[in-house]
Amino acid sequence: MSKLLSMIALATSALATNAYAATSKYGLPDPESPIAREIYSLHTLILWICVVIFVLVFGMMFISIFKHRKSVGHKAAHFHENTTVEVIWTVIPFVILMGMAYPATKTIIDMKDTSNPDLTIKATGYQWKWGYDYLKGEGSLAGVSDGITVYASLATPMDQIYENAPKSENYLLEVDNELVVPINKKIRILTTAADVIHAWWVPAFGVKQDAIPGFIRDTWFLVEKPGVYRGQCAELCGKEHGFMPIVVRAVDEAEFKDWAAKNKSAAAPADAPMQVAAAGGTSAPAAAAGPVDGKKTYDGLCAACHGAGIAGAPKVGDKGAWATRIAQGEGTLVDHAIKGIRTMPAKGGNPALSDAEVKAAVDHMVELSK
Ligand code: HEC
Ligand SMILES: [Cu+2]
Repeated sequence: MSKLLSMIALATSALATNAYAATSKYGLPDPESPIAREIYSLHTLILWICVVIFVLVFGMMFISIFKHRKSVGHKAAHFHENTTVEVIWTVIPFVILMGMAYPATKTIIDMKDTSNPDLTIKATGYQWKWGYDYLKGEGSLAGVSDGITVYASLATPMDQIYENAPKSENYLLEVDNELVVPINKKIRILTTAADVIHAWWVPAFGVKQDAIPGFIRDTWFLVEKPGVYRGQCAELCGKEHGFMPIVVRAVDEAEFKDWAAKNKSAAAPADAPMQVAAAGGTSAPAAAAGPVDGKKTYDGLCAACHGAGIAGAPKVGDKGAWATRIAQGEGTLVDHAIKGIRTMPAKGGNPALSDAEVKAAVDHMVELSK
């Protein structure tokens, strides 16, 4: 028996250490941060403890049933309240549970230890995009990226979603502005939300944290390899829940500084359209994304219907179809595009667009259609 046990122990330890060395479609995603690795090892360890218990318990059961079957004339023993047996079946599970609780607690404490970060970023969930603020103060990488704000919206074109175009490699996992972070730095992410509960989830980092309106939660990661890591909102947050991916680009520190320098200077001119949009009473986050680009909004959203004239949408470029529309006046057109009219969905179906962005898209469409 002891020989059997040591054999099992040997086999499991060999498997446990090699488990994440190779990408397997049956395992968790490859861990790319120290925490993710710790979670992976914990998962593997607990799995093998369970396998060993399973094999021992069921093995014992089947052997007993087989050896003590009626046809070989076995007579059942009659005893109860056997103190030795009761002590054994209390002590063994207790020891096993302690053995599992210790590494599990250690991992949880490490996951929650967001102290002494090199860089702190606030991730805000919006219906349906992510906003990232590189915070000032302690843990801000010596101010390199102070005050930078990035909004990350889905970059997959509507044509692919409506199956009018072949799907790209990172279908629904691509954004216009990636979250850029330096490698080998402890990045603290503060999560919150502006409307409903979202969750910031990047499997390769072992990070999944709810983003709750009115609350701040925190989590952290450290990436060792430069690269692009993808995740998604992991809390059902409305009809475009599946359309708010998370893309993190990890770069070396020099490249991060370049990126930060560029984005800091780019932040200034973008203030102007933000003021205009805010005066129109729209949501600031959508407007703050940068100068209002009507063509971009049109290509990314409106073209899905208006490009081909789908389902009664006036086709852009078709002067006949647009003449009567344009005759209503710009104000009315914009108003209809914002509020929706008959089968035309409000803001083309994306309420996160600011009024200014919709107006710019309408202007672009009218320009092409008069
Ligand atoms: C899901 C398909 C769809 C999308 C996406 C869409 N539209 Fe439309 N749009 C329509 C349809 C259908 C109509 C015609 C509605 C009617 O008059 O019955 C329309 C009409 C309009 C009109 C004319 C309104 C009027 O008063 O005659 C404007 C302007 C317009 N859309 C702007 C936009 C803009 C800007 C976007 C992108 C932000 C957009 N649409 C996205 C389907 C769409
Ligand atoms: Cu969400």
